[in-house]
Amino acid sequence: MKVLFVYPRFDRHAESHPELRRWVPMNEYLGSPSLGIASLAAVTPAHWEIEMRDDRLAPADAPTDADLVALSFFTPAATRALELADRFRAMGKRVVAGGIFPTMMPAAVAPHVDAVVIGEGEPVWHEVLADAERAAAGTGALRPVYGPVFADLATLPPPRVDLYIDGERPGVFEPDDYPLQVSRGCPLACVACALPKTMGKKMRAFPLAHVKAQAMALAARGKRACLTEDTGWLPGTAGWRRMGELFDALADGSAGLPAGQRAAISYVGISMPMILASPTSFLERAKAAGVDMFYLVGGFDPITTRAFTGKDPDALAKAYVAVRRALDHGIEPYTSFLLGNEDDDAGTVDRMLDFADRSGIRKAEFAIFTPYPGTPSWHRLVGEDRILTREWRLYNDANVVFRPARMSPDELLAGYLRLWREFYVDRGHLAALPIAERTIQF
Ligand code: B12
Ligand code: SF4
Repeated sequence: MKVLFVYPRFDRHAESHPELRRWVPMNEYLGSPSLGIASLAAVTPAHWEIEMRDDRLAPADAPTDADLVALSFFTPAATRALELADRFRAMGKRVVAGGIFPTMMPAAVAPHVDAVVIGEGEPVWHEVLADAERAAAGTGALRPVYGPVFADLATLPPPRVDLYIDGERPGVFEPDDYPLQVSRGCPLACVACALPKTMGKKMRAFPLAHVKAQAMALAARGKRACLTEDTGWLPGTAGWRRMGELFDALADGSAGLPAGQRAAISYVGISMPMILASPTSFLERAKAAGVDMFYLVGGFDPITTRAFTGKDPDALAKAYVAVRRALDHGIEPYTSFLLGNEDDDAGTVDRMLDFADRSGIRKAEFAIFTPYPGTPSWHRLVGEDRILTREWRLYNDANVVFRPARMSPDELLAGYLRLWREFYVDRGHLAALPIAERTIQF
């Protein structure tokens, strides 16, 4: 038996807006796929042969001898995923879908596939494969829906990230870092976040030895780890303590590795309130573990949602201090500015650019607020009849898919494009970046 895992393509910022390439001429960061496929491959029984196709590198719908096609996708990739599902079914293949979008919108996916997996894949994957075997033998069938079941993280083998690194990528930029998961679930409920619903509200941690082993395996291939934890590991919580333990475990992560190799974390996601609440010693431990960049997520927290509205000088002052603290610890704050929150108006763009200039941010990305299906903001905007399109490929943070509160959709889009252009071209931040760092994800 053979399973073909497919990672469907999605539009990055410059694919939605080619003019960005003209203004911001640098490498286009092609991040690793999510760990979803690697996690399922790790629990696939040995008698199943595995093939993986990354549709971002080459169209994935070439004919296949696989018995089962397994699609893994989040919202930006959903349009292409459903198109691929239709093509594979037209070839007579059985198709199963999983990931964030199928979890949130199973009814939209179901007509295109034989089975939808809701939530985490590992606990039901054996059942899916066994049903696929029975279906192939004519003695059974796939069920339309599997899950949701939360996995016991202590029982999971390390994800097969090797599938992503050793895949054939002729002429394609291969990232320097690959995702590493420390925990699943988040107790918070940020308006635009999918995670508490897809992975649960309780934070569950992987055993430290498991996480460290993965970082070491990446290091043996010359790669660093970037953590999948977004911003849920708040100071003082169990997740935060686990993060500190991981930093310490990696502070001398060279044991047993070839000379010059070191297990290290390249960046972690963090928010401004988290930086402010972290003691100095914690930031030092992060730096010692190799963290030289924070992916500073904005737009979800009480500081960045208020700092650029022009109405909250206190929030703005805190934002300056947060960036300063990162810089003081030698950690580059790669700042993600989210435009289109409810209180943002036409002046927000100038306020963001001014802040970026004065605070010393040299590396930034700009995103348009996007109400991802199933998140609290999605439910609110659907209720207020403010969703403008359900064309899922436009849900990639580079398009306006809802009616903003204090701007027109055109003003919001123009503001987003102006942020990229003025930050990188007119203000010369690109020139200020060392060559090796000129890989902005856009
Ligand atoms: C690595 C990462 C990326 C990578 C890879 C993309 C991807 N597909 O995830 C890159 C860097 C490319 C990326 C980009 C973006 N990302 Co991103 N990213 C992540 C991150 C940090 C980790 C993903 C991961 O590895 N998770 C761990 C794995 C194990 O989880 P999983 O993929 O959900 O898989 C499990 C289940 O879903 C299921 N499953 C998955 N696939 C399948 C398939 C089958 C067949 C089955 C049975 C089960 C199954 O089983 C798996 C194991 O239990 C997540 C946050 C997170 N913690 O998940 C955000 C996240 C996925 N990203 C998100 C977003 C919004 C984006 C962007 C659009 C915007 C942005 N600013 O980040 C951009 C794209 C921008 C652009 N236009 O270029 C959102 C998704 C929102 C949504 N509802 O879809 C997330 C959830 C962040 C958040 N908190 O909102 N991202
Ligand atoms: S954005 Fe971060 S803190 Fe907020 S709900 Fe999502 S994972 Fe939790």
